Amino acid sequence: MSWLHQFPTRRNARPLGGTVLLVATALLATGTATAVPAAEPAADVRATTLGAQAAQSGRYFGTAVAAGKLGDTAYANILNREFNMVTPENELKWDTTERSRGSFDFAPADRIASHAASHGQRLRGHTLVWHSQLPGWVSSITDANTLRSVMNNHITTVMNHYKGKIHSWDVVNEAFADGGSGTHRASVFQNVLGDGFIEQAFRTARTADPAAKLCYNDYNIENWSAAKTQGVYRMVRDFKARGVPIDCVGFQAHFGTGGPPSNFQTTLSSFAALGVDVQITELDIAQAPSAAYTNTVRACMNVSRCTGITVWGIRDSDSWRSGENPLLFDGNGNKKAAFQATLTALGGSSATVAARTAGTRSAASAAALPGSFSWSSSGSLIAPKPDSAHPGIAGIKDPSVVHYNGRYHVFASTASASGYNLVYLNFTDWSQAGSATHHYLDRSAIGTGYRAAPQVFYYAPQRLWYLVYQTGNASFSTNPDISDPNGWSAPRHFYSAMPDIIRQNIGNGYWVDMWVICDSSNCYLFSSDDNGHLYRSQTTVGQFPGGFTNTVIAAQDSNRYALFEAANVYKVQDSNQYLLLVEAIGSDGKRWFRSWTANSPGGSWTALAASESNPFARANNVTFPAGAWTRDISHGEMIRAGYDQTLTIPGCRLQYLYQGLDPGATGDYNTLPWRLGLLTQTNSPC
Ligand code: G2I
Repeated sequence: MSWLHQFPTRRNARPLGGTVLLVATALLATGTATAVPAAEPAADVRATTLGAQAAQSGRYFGTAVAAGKLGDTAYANILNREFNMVTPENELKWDTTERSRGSFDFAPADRIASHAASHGQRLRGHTLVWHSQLPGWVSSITDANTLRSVMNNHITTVMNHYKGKIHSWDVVNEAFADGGSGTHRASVFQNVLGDGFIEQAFRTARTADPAAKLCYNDYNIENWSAAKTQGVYRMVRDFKARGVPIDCVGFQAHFGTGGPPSNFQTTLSSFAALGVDVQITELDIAQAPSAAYTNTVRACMNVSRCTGITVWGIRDSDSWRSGENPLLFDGNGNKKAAFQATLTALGGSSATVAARTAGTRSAASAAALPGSFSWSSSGSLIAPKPDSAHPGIAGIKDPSVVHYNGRYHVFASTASASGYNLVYLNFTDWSQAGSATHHYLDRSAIGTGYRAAPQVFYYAPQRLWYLVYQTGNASFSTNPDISDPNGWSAPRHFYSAMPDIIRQNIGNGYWVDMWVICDSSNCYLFSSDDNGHLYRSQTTVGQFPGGFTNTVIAAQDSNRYALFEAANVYKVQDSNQYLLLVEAIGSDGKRWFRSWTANSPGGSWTALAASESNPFARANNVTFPAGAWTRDISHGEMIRAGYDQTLTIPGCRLQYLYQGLDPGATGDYNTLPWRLGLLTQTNSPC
């Protein structure tokens, strides 16, 4: 955010085109500071829900969902609270989606898809080609050309309907035989089309939706020594060798009381080594012994390409094996012992956590960001809520957001003619954002006066939430409980005074928009000067929040409007990529974002999407299905994959909470009616 400067008009906004000089300045000596590894940060982060805990290691935790149960409040409450991935249990099977030839019914699965979308849950598609739950008209086909065209049409039509909405598809389910043969089972597909039907299905699926992950899914393939496991392994190895498109293998994991075979982790890592992701897709365990759940979850946690776990139902009473009580919640929706065991196991071993924090996780599977972006924007979601003690609030600005314990926690600046302060709200999903209570933080020890442009994160080594903001200096408060608006400490400063290098370069600008990100060894503090400079200071994870003494220019531009303010730096999940966003003022006087990448927060930045014609986010790459309520895409924050100091964002389906403005609004900069809206990426490659 900018402080008290004039909003540039068409007349004084200069077009971009100045020379951009991105400086990879060698850091000044770190003195005696020895790099202190993060004290097993993720191990310290204990979320209370399965999805939030899994997200800490970049994984998802999902469940099978029955459309008919969404109206059951107890069921829906657990679903919304605990899970961030959803598999329709039966609604995407052939006997529902194409009961008679060429007549498709997506209504039941659409109900699940829309529930998932409105609760920030992703979807697994189960399943396109399976010998079971197959309508009679398909199983009675005897002509190969007919069956091939029926199968291809089914895959294409169903995938087209869900294009962009499904994270991974079980393209083929349970095609291998039980027992010792290691070959395909008999089915209409196998019998009429021969061995090649699986390859055919995957090729058709890739063409239908190139962005979806394509999985082979099966049961009894968890034991590495089993002939069935080896048969599937040979198929995947052959597909990878011949370039047949396959991205993942699903292990259903329907276990007896003993849980997984002792070599399950070997199975997962052996498949992963072929270059596919692996997932546990239908987990349930007879009588749900805690140890059996722990062993299953640990096997996944110990394999970096094991990207998520789905349990096959919510309560025991929802299970296809309800007589065996195999799930994590009892029939009354109470958490069972296995729930706690699962939650604990999702915290990961310290070895896993350390490897992840060091950024070594599965770099080979890195989903690098694309070089151009397109977005769809919500309408205005959050508007100011003046109250009697805060009557003149005109704008809500500069949002910072984390998703933690099943809720979005949003911090923002409030702007009025009398200046800036901070506000906090939380809600479970975006449809609730507008009705959430606004808690004014001037009531906490943060106090009244100039406080603006907050950034929130959990500093795992200290088990404390930090709120970083500007006060004329770079300031912060801490709080053990993010949801307690009164829990914030009084402001403290990161610097004793404005660093010399900033004083020498700031000109007529303002020192704004402080931003902290840490890797496993160091923390970096970025700030802007509204004068074409992005600054960076560094300290060690052990010294944080102290030790930010060595400040350098991280990036600069001779056109101050091209590198203006609101810088964000993030770690891209599952990659070694860091993303830098900086807000610019365009040739049309409107705000927009440019982007760069680097392999370290302290590294040198390479342009990604950084021009007005190829912006990161600008009115020209955003659609507004609910109406073009703003032409400014201004100061905001990405929806992160986690909530700790590593500021990790997903590599896919990015979302950005931003401030926008009625294009017709006029008046003093501090009284403009800024509102918050949400961008969702529409060109995600994965
Ligand atoms: O069988 C367990 C799972 C094995 N792997 C593939 C999964 O797709 C499969 O799921 C189960 C569902 O959990 C059951 O809910 O698949 C069964 C069918 O093979 C599903 O059962 C069916 C019943 O057979 C139908 O009679 C019933 O109408 O569920 C339907 C909806 O309740």
